[in-house]
Amino acid sequence: MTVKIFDTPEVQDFLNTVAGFDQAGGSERAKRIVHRLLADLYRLIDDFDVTPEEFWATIGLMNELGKGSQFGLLAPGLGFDHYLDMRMDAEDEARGLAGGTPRTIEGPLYVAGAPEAEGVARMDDGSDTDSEVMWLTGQVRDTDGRPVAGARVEIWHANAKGGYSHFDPSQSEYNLRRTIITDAEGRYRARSIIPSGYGVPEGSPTDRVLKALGRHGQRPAHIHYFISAPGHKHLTTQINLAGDPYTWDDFAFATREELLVEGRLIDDAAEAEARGLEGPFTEVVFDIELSRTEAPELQSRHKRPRALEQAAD
Ligand code: MBD
Ligand code: FE
Repeated sequence: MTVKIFDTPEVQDFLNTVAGFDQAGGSERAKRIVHRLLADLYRLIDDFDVTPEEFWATIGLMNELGKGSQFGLLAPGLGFDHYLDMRMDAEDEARGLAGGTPRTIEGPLYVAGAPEAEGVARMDDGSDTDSEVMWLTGQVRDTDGRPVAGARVEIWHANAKGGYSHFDPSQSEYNLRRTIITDAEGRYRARSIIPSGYGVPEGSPTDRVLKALGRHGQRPAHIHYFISAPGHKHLTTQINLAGDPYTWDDFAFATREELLVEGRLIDDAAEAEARGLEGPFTEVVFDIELSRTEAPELQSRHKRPRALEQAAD
């Protein structure tokens, strides 16, 4: 039976009470946001005639998501991370801070505290002898084309099975995670291995939500970056290795045309030797342009829960 009660005075008064409108304490912003959120959900329950079974199944699913720390994984799948990017892009546009390499989402798999190196680093621990060697390099410049020396380039990516160290206990600590400080010419160089795409774990609560929408949980092969330097806007971004079947079908909606990079297979002994490598390798070049800003709050990454990062308030 379909009943409609949302617009009755009893329900509206009840919502005001639930949101704490008649209480002196608490936060005005929290009250207004919770009131709006609950009103939208109460109305949804009325409009879709949500049954108690459906409601409690959803509560169970949310408990599962929380137990597995999966809200940070479901969020990009539901487009929230990309939506926040779209809003920050629009804010930059409005402030006259647009330009430079575009941002894209951070994702939930960053780990703070990776080893730091000057100019060049090896990112892989050498244990994966089956994967392709990657030489990842580029120059950090400002939007006028001037090299940025001493920039912090933080890089993290998956292994050839799509797993990230720390979250994948089979990998060594900080495998495929490094911070590289650019040299006098603004350049960074890294030896690593070509990553594979990522897939949401089969049967996980996030996977169940995606399946209910008829969607998959695959991401194309990608490499994450944080880039920062004094006087420049902090940049959170990723590159995608071109040619991946999921390039334009990313469950996390992070692909951007400007961030697609074509790897170049180099099978030349002299080229390998010049980079301290032994055999054929794939060179991936990603130059980064940072916008200038004197605003300190724009020069560092925004706060969010991150693995091994102190929640410093
Ligand atoms: C990833 O590697 C990732 O980058 C995102 C956004 C979500 C899940 C896994
Ligand atoms: Fe990722």
